[in-house]
Amino acid sequence: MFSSPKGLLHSTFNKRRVHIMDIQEIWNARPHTLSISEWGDRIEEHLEGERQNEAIFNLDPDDDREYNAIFVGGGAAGRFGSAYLKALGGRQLVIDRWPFLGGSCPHNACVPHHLFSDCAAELMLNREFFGRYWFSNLDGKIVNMKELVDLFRQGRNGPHAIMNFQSKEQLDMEYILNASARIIDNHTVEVCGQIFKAKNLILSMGSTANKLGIPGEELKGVFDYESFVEELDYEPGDTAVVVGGGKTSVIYGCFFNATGRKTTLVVRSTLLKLIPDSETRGYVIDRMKEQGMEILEGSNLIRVEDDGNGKAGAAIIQTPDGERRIETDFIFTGLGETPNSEEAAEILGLELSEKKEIIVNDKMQTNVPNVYAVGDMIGAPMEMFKARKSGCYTARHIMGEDISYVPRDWPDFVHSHYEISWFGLSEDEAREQYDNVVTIKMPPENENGLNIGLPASDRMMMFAMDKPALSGFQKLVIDGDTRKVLGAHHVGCGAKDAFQYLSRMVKAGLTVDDLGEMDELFLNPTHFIQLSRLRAGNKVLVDL
Ligand code: FAD
Ligand code: NAP
Ligand code: KPC
Repeated sequence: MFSSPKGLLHSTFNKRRVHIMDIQEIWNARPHTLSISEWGDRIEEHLEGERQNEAIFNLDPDDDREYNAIFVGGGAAGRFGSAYLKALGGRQLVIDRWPFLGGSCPHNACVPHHLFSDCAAELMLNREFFGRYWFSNLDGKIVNMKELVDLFRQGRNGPHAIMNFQSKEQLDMEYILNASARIIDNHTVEVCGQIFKAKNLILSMGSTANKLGIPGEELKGVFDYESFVEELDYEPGDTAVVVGGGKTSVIYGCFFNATGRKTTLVVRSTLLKLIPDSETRGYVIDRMKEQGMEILEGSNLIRVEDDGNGKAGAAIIQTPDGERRIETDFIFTGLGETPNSEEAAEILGLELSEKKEIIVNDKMQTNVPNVYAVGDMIGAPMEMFKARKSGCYTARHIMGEDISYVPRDWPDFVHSHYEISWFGLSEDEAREQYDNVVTIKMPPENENGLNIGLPASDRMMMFAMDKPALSGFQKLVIDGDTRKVLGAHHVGCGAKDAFQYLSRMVKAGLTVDDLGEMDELFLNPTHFIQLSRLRAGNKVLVDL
């Protein structure tokens, strides 16, 4: 079922001293299929074992057409673009310097983040109920963090193996892995001394974590999301300092806090300003504080002190109240990302923004003919859906479709100890734009504040029954005149799946009456359907 006409050859190339090799030798290689588990072993050998200097060639010996496109970078954007172009009947080649396709998401970004966010939620539950029910007593205990990083490093091989197997055997893609591509011109790249030409070049080389540029940042013990999973080789002490107030810093900060470490978030402006609804944001931040997190807004890490052995010993922070010194061997930064665009821009003469984003039109075309850019290289939103979709739209354009893609009004999410999802207008934004704004909210306004066992749903039931104030928050924002849903906001667990679909429905004009007509799978995380049905009978909508 998975047999393929493709040749797969692991050619030995020293990546520092590149050998020139007759490409025909590669093309004439015997067809070879690796199972998913064989891929797993191979990738491990390429990453850390004896095959570190070998490139992986998977080129089609039977296809002599000119490539429609070469994708430089095989992350989400390059892989999805390649698959789509192939599906449309074109010929593609994707090149990645890692020995697997899929890019940063499975290797050091989204996938580890989801492991650590899962752990944060589990640990919060445990810490809230320790010594009761079946929960062990974690009071005062610090959970081993390195063990979880090691767990991820072992486990990530599975997704890597699937991406290579799927891309070759099921999607019929051509690729070269474990080898850097050097861009020569708008039709040409060089890989391992070989020249590859295509009608179009797609730049899908991703982005790199920003640095602070402060003294001591280079010390051992100062991490970003990448070095955290690649380099953590000791068990950090009882204190963590996290710099940044966006997604990465909050996700990781909540995890460090949940492991039992005293965690301070150093935020130069305002924490989590990306959550649009102020009440929702307030609920999230209140819970973070209750879990013991210290939040220093308007503050900057200005120096990391050496402990005398080349390792971080203390963080020096400028706060609005003066300088603070926190002794710690563990500092983490989440400061946003910069596209890997500079070298390509210099070679090709690409137009860049101030933040080094490659400037593209709605067809992902750059200012250089036949050169496209996709994914993180074109800036915000640096999210998987945009990476994948921009890759696919580019393929469609190259294959002759008249397309236009400008990401706007997407549903969004972040994890604290909770999962937080939102879409559309906040309540305040809606009130600025509409005269008759109605909200449906859980828990409802009441004299005890949040201390009511609703919302209740999967993964929140222990909170709902025993510590009601912790069971989440949800809000639907409606235009009372047209009855249309304007925005939706959720804190809890399990709702982000629904927000993926909700966004398209809201764009299509979803009303409170439509929601009331849906068939809920009760108990469900948002309760939006049941609550809307309670209100749908009203000719004149009012808050609930
Ligand atoms: P990448 O996946 O980074 O791919 C770029 C590829 O190019 C890499 O594989 C690299 O090896 C290769 N490359 C670069 N230069 C060369 C060269 N010269 N030759 C050959 N290969 C080259 N988004 C979500 O939607 N959900 C999440 O939960 C989420 N979590 C995240 C957590 C963190 C901590 C971070 C930092 C980001 C997260 N993101 C998340 C964002 C998401 O990871 C990115 O938007 C997405 O991975 C970008 O895909 P890409 O293909 O543009 O880049
Ligand atoms: P981000 O959301 O842009 O947040 C960056 C944070 O760092 C902001 O709080 C910013 O402050 C701060 N900052 C930037 N430079 C700083 C400096 N020099 N000193 C102090 N603070 C500084 O970026 P991110 O959290 O690093 O995430 C990177 C990208 O990955 C984002 O595009 C994000 O969408 C994506 N991502 C997605 C997920 C997900 O779950 N979907 C998870 C993680 C990351 P200001 O607000 O003051 O600018
Ligand atoms: C396991 C998983 O889906 C995360 S890795 C996704 C990489 S890619 O499919 O290329 O976007």
